[in-house]
Amino acid sequence: IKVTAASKKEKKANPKESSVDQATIQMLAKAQADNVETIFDRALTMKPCNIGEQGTCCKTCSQGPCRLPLPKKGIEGVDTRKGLCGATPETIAARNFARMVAAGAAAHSDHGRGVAEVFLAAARKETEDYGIQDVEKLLEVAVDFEVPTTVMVENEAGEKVEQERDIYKIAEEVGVKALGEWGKQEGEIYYAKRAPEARYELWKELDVVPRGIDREIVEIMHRTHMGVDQDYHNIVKQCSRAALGDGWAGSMIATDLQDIMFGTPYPIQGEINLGVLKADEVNIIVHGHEPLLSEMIVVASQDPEMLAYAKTKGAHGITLAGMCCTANEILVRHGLPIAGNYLQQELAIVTGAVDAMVVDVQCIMENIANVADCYHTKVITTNPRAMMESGHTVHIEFDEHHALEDAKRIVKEAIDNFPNRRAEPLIPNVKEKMVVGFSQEAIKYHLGGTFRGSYVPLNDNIINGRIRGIGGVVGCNNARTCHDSAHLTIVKELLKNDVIVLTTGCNAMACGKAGLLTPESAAVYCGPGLAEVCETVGIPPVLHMGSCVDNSRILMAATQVVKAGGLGKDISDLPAAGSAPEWMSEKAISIGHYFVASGVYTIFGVGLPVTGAPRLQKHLFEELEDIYGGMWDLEVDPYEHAKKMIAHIDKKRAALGLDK
Ligand code: XCC
Repeated sequence: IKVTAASKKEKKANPKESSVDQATIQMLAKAQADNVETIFDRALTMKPCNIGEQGTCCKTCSQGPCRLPLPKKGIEGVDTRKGLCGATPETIAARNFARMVAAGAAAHSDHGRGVAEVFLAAARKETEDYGIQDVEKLLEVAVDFEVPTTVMVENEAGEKVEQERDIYKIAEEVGVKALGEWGKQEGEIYYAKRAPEARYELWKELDVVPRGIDREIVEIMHRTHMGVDQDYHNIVKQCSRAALGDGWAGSMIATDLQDIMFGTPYPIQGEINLGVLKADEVNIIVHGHEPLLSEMIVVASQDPEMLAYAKTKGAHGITLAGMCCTANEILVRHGLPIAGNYLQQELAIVTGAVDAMVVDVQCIMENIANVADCYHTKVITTNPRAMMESGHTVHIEFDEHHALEDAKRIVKEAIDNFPNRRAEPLIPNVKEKMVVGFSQEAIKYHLGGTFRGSYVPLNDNIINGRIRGIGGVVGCNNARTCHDSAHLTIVKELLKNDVIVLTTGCNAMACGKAGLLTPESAAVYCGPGLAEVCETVGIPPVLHMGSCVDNSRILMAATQVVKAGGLGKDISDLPAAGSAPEWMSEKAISIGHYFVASGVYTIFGVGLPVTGAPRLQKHLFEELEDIYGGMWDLEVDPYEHAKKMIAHIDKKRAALGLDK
């Protein structure tokens, strides 16, 4: 094994203190034994910047950076801190926060744009590799985009009769309108009206209905340029427009069109953790976010020709596993295994068993190229937006017009690399089974009892108190906290208190690894009410709804609960709370803000870069509740974090007159 030279000053992480996940602990120890540096070590060696953490470092012009940390003694009297131009800590922190929303919304939405483009190509039959799988969903989405699904024609008797339209024609019109949502300059995004009526009316009254996805993001960038928007209330308002454009358009369109092309998820079994890799097979990890490519790699890796080719290289088969949200995408639709969540990406390579790590966009650590250099793994970049500098990575550009061909090239590259393994792989014998794939359609079906296709029985169980409320726990891992620990503590506390959990992203994977995504876990972790519901229906107490763009499914599930009746008129009336215990990406801030603007109490762990601007923090944490019915909060201690969520749920139950 070729090693990286570790300098004396570098600190080494203690594996047992770095993660609660056994596979991670084992592989971190192996990395250190192999003298391979990982993010866990770097997090110890390099401390974060105190001013950046508070959100009060301004670098929007070249007269700075102006740094405005909170004074050690706290603020006595009037806060006189200001930058060279006079910007207050509030303006600075609000601008930084807004730019995080813009970047996060851009990432999700650019993913959505790519999906819409491929969808349109599929509708126009410009590509043979993609088609329409879920016609029912297409017809539902067509209604939202005001695309007619039937047409009046004259029959032989000369009477006008209604006839169904060709689904590819419908799909083409849906595709054109969906793609139009990015460049729209005026009016409203189509999906705004999907929200409960009261919420839509509130958005209109507040003038925050997004006009077009790109426009709202660009406007954040303009307003946060030097010398433009200097009122943090007004900056936060623009955050709402852009974030809602992410949640209710960019992300939601991505989810819907992916479902139409690749199938809407329904419960399916899967496996998770590094133990899914196989020593005697070609191991390919697809890592990133967009299912456009990974769907094709799924097909290519099962191709008899490819399997035969793998045999010629001495491999017994091909194992395709996912990492990060790409993993969630192929898991919920095909039951394919997940190798791990965000903080496990370097460690997967450390097993020495990964023949190719195929990456697209988002959450891909630059250091995987360095780690790959220490073993034999080929890192293959596929997206022109996301290249790597290292001379050791291969770029195979993915084009939807010859998608399967590209995917086969990638799989072949991995097979060719199988004989190059430098040492016997060491794969931790750690993996868990799970049941995943709870789209809002699947929840309706499974919790619908005798009312299949309805949310009424779920609402009844919330009203009668068997289920105390709903917790949406989502988001990343963060190397500044013990891997997976806060995720699991918070989820378990919620379950103990009869709060059903909806999950996506890296939280979903943490839950999967800990065995919380099985129906059997209900008896172990849940309070009596929730356990009874889960056991009767046969579902896990934590419902895996997909990837991060699929947080849009949580918005729709909340909307369905409102529409089913008995729990108020708006999302903000629901006994529900959102959480991202170990967030790290800008996308998490955009997600957090669209939940807040949709009426959800949303609490983050780790830290929020607004603490250096007390008036902004008050605005986000308190004043927004009066405006949107939802607000931000921050709590690092996982027990307190869960307690705050439950307190909010109880407050909403009391307001609804439940538990009297
Ligand atoms: Fe990335 Fe989506 Fe965060 Fe995980 S949860 S670290 S964003 S993979 Ni989305």
